[in-house]
Amino acid sequence: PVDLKNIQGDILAGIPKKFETTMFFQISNDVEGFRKRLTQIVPLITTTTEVSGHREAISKNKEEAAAQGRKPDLLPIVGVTLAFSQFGLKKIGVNDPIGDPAFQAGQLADAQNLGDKGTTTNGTFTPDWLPAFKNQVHGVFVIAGDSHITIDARLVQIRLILGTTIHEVFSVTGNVRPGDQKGHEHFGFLDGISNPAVQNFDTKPFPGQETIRPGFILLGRDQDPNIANRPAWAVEGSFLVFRYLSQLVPEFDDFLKKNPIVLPGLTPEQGSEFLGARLVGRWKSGAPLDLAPLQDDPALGADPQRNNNFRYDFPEDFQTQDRCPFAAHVRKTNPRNDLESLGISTEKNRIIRRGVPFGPEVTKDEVTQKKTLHDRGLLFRCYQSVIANGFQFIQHSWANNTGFPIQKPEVPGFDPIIGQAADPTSRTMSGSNPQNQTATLSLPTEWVVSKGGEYFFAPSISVLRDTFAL
Ligand code: N7H
Repeated sequence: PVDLKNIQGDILAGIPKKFETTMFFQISNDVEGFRKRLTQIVPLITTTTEVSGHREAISKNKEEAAAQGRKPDLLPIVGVTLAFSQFGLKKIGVNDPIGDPAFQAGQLADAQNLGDKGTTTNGTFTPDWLPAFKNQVHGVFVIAGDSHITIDARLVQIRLILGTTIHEVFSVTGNVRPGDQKGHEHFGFLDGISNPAVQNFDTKPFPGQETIRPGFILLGRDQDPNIANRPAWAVEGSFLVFRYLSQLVPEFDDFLKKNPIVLPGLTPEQGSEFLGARLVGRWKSGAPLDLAPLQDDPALGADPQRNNNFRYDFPEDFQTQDRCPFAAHVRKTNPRNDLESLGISTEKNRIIRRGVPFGPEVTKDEVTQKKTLHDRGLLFRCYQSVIANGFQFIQHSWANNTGFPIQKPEVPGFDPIIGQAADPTSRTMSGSNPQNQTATLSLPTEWVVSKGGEYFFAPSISVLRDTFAL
């Protein structure tokens, strides 16, 4: 069993949001003061039970509104998540190892291994990251909600409580994109469709949504691979991986425009749209290529009963690239039956994703110049119980690994969306054209650029209250 009142709400339930501010901080030398004030912060941290209650209220309100022929009310919510880096835990005197080497070393030490770009001087690698992430960040608040006003008010409250016991090193606000792009990331694809269901919590998974045991997300729970090495304060917490990922949208669009898939009956525009879908593994609507291999099916994309119900094992797609390239982003990052049918379980590699786009919409100038002039992208956040099996493995051993998932008959190449190579201009993939699968496509640039991040631990509410706070 898991205690839903004890687990932070962002992990299993996900706080509904239109806007989200992520604030990174360092703890001052008044550690005792920080720990005392933490007592007043704890009641502001959102629990899983609270989020579930809010979601129920939303659906009930929607049903009632529909029955009465009116618009549903806006039910305001503001949710707070708090997590600490290894440096933060040390700072507050929590020194016993949590049993996760990647977390304990920090993401800066992992940057080169992840494929982030940077320079090496005297044998030391320094990534091209935002300055904030090249220094020690101790902790992070994620404040999610329905408007800037509610979020800012909560942030002011947190700042007032903590006062000079912290100082902010960086903060960034993400927002759901406007109009019909709601829920879509900046390249234009519907996101947030596929997350695993967690046993004992998501009791009604959607068709095709796999249920994983809680210990793959929560430390110290059923099937946590390192359960024997967890200190008591780690139980029912989860590792929060944060990545600041810039996206070069005009450059990506220009590439699609210049390289349409040429097939009888397709206009150049349709060929470009098809190439985009082949790179991601879904159409912009969210419809998966495995179910809609030749043309978009927006009704399928929008239907949670169908849009995740596929395994890459259609007779004509099983270990081929007919319907979906091996390297397509969603196939690389969740290969489903490509591995499971070989008896290799991917349960331990599943993560729960909670990202939000940041930055403005693409401007006319950027379209004309085919060049990014304003920083935009994804504030990527995901949860898992072992970073080396979750985020790190997916990025390093799947997305960046040209031989994954299947090496025959063609080498897949890089994940065209997030795969990183030592030379960013050298990436290729196969299978982009279903009629000519052995042909390799050159990917002239990396359109997703890492500007940094950190590995955090989101403790349970009772541990925040009884162990970390004074
Ligand atoms: Fe990805 N994109 O727009 O192309 N991602 N992702 N991701 N991603 C997914 O299925 C995207 C990133 C995963 O279960 C969709 O929910 C972009 C990182 C996983 O079938 C789209 C960026 C990592 C899945 C995108 C980015 C992952 C997934 C389809 C960076 C991990 C679920 C929507 C800017 C290392 C796969 C959906 C499954 C889905 C995009 C980052 C992993 C559209 C733009 C860094 C596991």
